[in-house]
Amino acid sequence: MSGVIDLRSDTVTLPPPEMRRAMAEAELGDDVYGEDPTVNRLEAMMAERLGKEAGLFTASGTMSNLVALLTHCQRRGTEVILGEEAHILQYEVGGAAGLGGLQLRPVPNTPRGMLDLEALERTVRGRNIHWPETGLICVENTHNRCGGAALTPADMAAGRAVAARHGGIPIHLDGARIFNAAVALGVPAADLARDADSVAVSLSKGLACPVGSVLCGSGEFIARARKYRKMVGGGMRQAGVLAAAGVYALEHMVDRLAEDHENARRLAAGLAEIPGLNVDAAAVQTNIVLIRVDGGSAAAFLARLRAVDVLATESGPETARMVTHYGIERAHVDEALVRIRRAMTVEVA
Ligand code: TLP
Repeated sequence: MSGVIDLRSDTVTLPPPEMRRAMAEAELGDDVYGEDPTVNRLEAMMAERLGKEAGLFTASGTMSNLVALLTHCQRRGTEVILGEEAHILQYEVGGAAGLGGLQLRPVPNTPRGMLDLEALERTVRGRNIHWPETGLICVENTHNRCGGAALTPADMAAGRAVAARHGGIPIHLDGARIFNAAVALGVPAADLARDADSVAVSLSKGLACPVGSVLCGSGEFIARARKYRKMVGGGMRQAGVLAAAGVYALEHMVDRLAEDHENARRLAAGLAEIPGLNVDAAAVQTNIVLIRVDGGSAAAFLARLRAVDVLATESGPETARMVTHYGIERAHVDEALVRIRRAMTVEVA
């Protein structure tokens, strides 16, 4: 086998031919007027899958999260509690602060991706003239920087219990990869979304759509979110051409995520055998594999991999990340392992 094996992210997935056909043939209208039937269909389908009243199609996961935060936290200076490894904190360009005037307050994540509940309990603000108000708690499922760990319905219920003890603080779920969690745990996605007030789901990751995300919540919440989406320039017109990919993905691309998980486990088991790499293969639940590089830098490891046409990303100074996805078959995993083993045995001049 020759050619580049791209394990940087499930965002690199290309749409299957039938998905492209569905896009080309989509029925369209002007979505800012609420008249695109395909967008309306996708929003309704996603809301139904997540057990929510309504959905809102957005351009990206980052846009869905930003719009959710703006909608939940109306007053500038409001505090949002989230995990220190949260995508919203680490990889969204500070949008909550830069565009929303919101203060992000991190608490430790557990290794399994949940918020440390004792820290959460201590961090929620009470009433004091000096303090900001806690306006929102955010969780992430699956958890990207915690190696694709899947939060369970019990984790979500425990988070909800803390929020409820403090006057019913709303919960936003960054569920970019919620279907990976649902498939891995064998539960309906709605069970994972029940204890969240809003959920952002990505279409452009393992579901292989070229663009898009859907934010779901109550009808009232989504009506207000629609206005914020417009504010941040996310009012797309004949967006059904994109939403059609999402409709196709919900119908055809969810169950196959199990293959990605199987490939990730195979990859992790192989990597764990390679001297110099530390991989907790037993911890791999979904499609993300974290690799701690013995006494070295992730950047140097990635450079070695590039030399043998295997691509990965950093998830910290000493941690590399590989992601399995549509387009990566078992044979690619086996070939990647052969190449990585070779790369690790070559002396660097
Ligand atoms: N994550 C990307 C990069 O931004 C790191 C990736 O390659 O994994 N929430 C989570 C949990 C995510 O992993 C991502 C994308 C997003 C939100 C943002 O989605 P997009 O890229 O559509 O803005």
